[in-house]
Amino acid sequence: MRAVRLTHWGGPPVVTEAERPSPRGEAVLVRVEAAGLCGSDLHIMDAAPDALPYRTPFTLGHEVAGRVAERGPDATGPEVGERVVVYGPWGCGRCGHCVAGADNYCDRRSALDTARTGTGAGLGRDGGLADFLLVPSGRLLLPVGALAPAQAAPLSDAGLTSYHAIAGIRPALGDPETGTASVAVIGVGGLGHLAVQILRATTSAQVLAVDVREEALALAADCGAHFGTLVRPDTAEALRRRTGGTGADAVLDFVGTSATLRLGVSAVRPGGALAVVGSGGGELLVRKPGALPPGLRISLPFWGTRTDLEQVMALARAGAVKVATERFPLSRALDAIDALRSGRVRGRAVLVPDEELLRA
Ligand code: FEH
Ligand code: ZN
Ligand code: ZN
Repeated sequence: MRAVRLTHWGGPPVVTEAERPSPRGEAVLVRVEAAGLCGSDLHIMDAAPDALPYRTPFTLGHEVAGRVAERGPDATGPEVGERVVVYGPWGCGRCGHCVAGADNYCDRRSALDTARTGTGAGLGRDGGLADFLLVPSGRLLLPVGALAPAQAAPLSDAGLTSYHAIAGIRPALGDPETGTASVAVIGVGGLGHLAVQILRATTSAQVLAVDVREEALALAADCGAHFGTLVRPDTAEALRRRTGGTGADAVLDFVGTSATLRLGVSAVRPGGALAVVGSGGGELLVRKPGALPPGLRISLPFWGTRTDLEQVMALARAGAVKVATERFPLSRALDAIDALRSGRVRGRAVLVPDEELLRA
């Protein structure tokens, strides 16, 4: 089978031949029909040797949809032929969080990291930028129903992460019956454009989009944002003006650099919420007394729970969330990576192994 593999740290990934895995025990083999490309894949590719607890070589890709191709003898869950999406965080399966369907917050993550056994598809374990993906258990597969694979795959990471981040800031939005809250979305890329739609579908909040690209603001408007602004020296003031001077009740930072964190805390109101979603490596000084708004609740959400994934899939099936995608054949994976790296992707880049499906 073909696979996009990171063969050594810092080197470019290669599209190469790999052995098609056979599922044993509880494992399930999925024929990949779509695999999204994520900014985190770039961070993984660019990581310095030993910066991540993963052993090369491994196949990239943690945002995967496809069909069950083969099941191990002890496998449970979806049957052969069923269309599925892969719940990407693979925890220990036994701790309190994993048992509750929150593998994204597995209590044994550091032990898994130390064992360098990987914590998910494409995260030290062979991932789904390939023709097939071996999933350790059927509990990590969710039926997708009528959703097309290129829609379902991005929901398993970009959609799930956005949905989970919004769940964390929802308390700051107050009672939808008594007033209009405001949420600023910083970064309208693969995750941000879905966050705009999820906010419009599940809250009464005014959605304020911020990006450095005009085309991203156009996408935000297409997704239902009420207001959009490029990043300028007075962006925080522009956001405050849009909120009647109070500041946004919540800020979702999908970039996560020091500059966007500074913008976020300048634009959020006292008692508001800031979710740092993007892995831009930015720093924020948290100190009292200090410059942060009193009562600010900061969250560092990571991916999401199985229930969150079921919810965001339901929104998509209901037509409330639609992923803007740019599809590439698996053979052009490196072109897709270049497009993502250079900010040329509108929405989410999705790799499609089967050329027939590409034309669907
Ligand atoms: C995945 C793996 C590692 C770090 C971050 C991520 C996110 O893309 C998950 O949404
Ligand atoms: Zn990701
Ligand atoms: Zn666990």
